[in-house]
Amino acid sequence: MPMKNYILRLIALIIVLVSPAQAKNQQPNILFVFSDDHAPHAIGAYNGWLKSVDPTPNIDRLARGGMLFEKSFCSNSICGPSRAVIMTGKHSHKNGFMNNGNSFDWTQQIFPKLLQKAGYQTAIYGKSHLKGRPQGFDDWAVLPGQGLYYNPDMIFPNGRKRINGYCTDVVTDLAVEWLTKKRKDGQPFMMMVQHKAPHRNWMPALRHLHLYDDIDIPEPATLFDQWEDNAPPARHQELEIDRHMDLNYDLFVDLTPDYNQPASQERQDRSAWHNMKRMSPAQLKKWRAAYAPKDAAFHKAKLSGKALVRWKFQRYAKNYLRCVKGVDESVGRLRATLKDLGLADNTIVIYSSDQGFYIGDHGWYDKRWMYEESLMMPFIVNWPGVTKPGSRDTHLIQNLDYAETFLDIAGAKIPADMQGSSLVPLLRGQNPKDWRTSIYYHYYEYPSVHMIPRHYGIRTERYKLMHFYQFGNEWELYDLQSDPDELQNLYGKKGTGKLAANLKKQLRDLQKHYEDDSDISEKPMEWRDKVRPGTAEKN
Ligand code: SGN
Ligand code: CA
Repeated sequence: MPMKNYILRLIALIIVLVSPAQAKNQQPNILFVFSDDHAPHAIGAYNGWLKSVDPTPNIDRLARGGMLFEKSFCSNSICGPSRAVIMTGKHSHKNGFMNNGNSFDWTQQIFPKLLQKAGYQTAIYGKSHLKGRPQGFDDWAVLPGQGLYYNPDMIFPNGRKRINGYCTDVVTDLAVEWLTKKRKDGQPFMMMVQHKAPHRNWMPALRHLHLYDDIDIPEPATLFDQWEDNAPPARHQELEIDRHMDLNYDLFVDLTPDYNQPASQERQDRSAWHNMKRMSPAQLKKWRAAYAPKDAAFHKAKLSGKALVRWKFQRYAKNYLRCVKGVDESVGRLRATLKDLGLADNTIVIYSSDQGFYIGDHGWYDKRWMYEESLMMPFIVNWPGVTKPGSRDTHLIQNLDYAETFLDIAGAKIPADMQGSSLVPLLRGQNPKDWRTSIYYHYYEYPSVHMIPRHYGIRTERYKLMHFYQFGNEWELYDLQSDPDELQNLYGKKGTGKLAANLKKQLRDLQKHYEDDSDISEKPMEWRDKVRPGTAEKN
């Protein structure tokens, strides 16, 4: 063969080998299943105190087949902000979405747009909480705001529509329909399936209303924490099961005549009816039939004090875990669909949630704090042929790393202004020498529902230092090794000065590194509420 022909053939071969079609075949699909407020300790595979309840057989199976991240954290423990960090790979102060009240700037650089450029077909279904029309997705349907558990409205590219059914199932149906009918063969995909559950007000599917009826959910060790050693914010919060969880609004206890009341026209209706009125008569009938005998027993018992807290905890934890069950079934159904479609071997399945949650831990519900239960996020990755089955990674990771990871998986370039690191080396079982030794956190939503003041902090492998800066100069310091429940605040205690100074220096370095120049001047503010009666104000 003449030399010229040989070279031409060689060039043609190279073109075929590196053509987009060829490259695309090597790009795995990504199925990102993401729920709202699902704490890692409500996942069996995380081995927390709820493990004996066996809350998540499908998610546990996912973990057994892949890698579970034991030290996975958010950077701002609240819904919209956590999602904005995931979209952008940037801390809240950089992506502009610091509070749920903000609006997300969809025109900015986000990973789904970059994946589209890298050849991916993209879709998102469920709770976005970022407001506005999603950008970077070839197809989408999102819940308006928080969305509703029963017969929710959803916003589609061509308008808003009510869909009958239970929210977790409705969202899963849309995802399955996309995988089956709208996905293009021969093109890699990235789909985000984002459940509302198990967010407040915890409304299970009808088929789960009797789940856990015959057991007592174990109580957390800190259910009756009095926050004696904490700085003042822990005593001024508004997220206690005891004082702030409402029997009717949160727990659906029939407190007739309130039970059937129509929604108030003037303000948000704070009764259970606010959420129940969305049900069809048939759904409502089943719902009432399930709760009526339980409510009758409750009224008869006339509980008070600790016994009442214990009862509320049971009702709350059961409803929360029933909602979790719906999400777990969704994971099972999505994986079965992948298998049926022959996609299981080339699809990475990830399970995560926007932050952790208090399930009675420290006597609380909700999130927001930098304490472990709400700082942690579940993160489980099943990458066929790459993640070692049943492996558990212990590097410090954050939601800040997801965008970079997705881009790396796709073989796309990670923009220099993203602030996290790709987790791909960890997924391959490597131990990068220069991996971060601490994480940075900053929460901003105050004053707001639940009244958790702004704070920022650092968590290393062993220690956590937090600064509440709106009420003077309040710090907390914990040794997570000797005090995993964070009950002994070491800040200001004898012999801890050097440790605190060292952590403060590291914290300032992180703020410089991430360029957090938010206003953190200490402004003395007045507390809205009195401290809990009977709790001494120490500081
Ligand atoms: C609602 C909830 C709060 C919750 C916030 C933020 N109240 O306001 O309990 O903390 O959302 O949650 S509710 O009565 O409307 O349910 S987040 O997950 O969206 O950040
Ligand atoms: Ca949330």
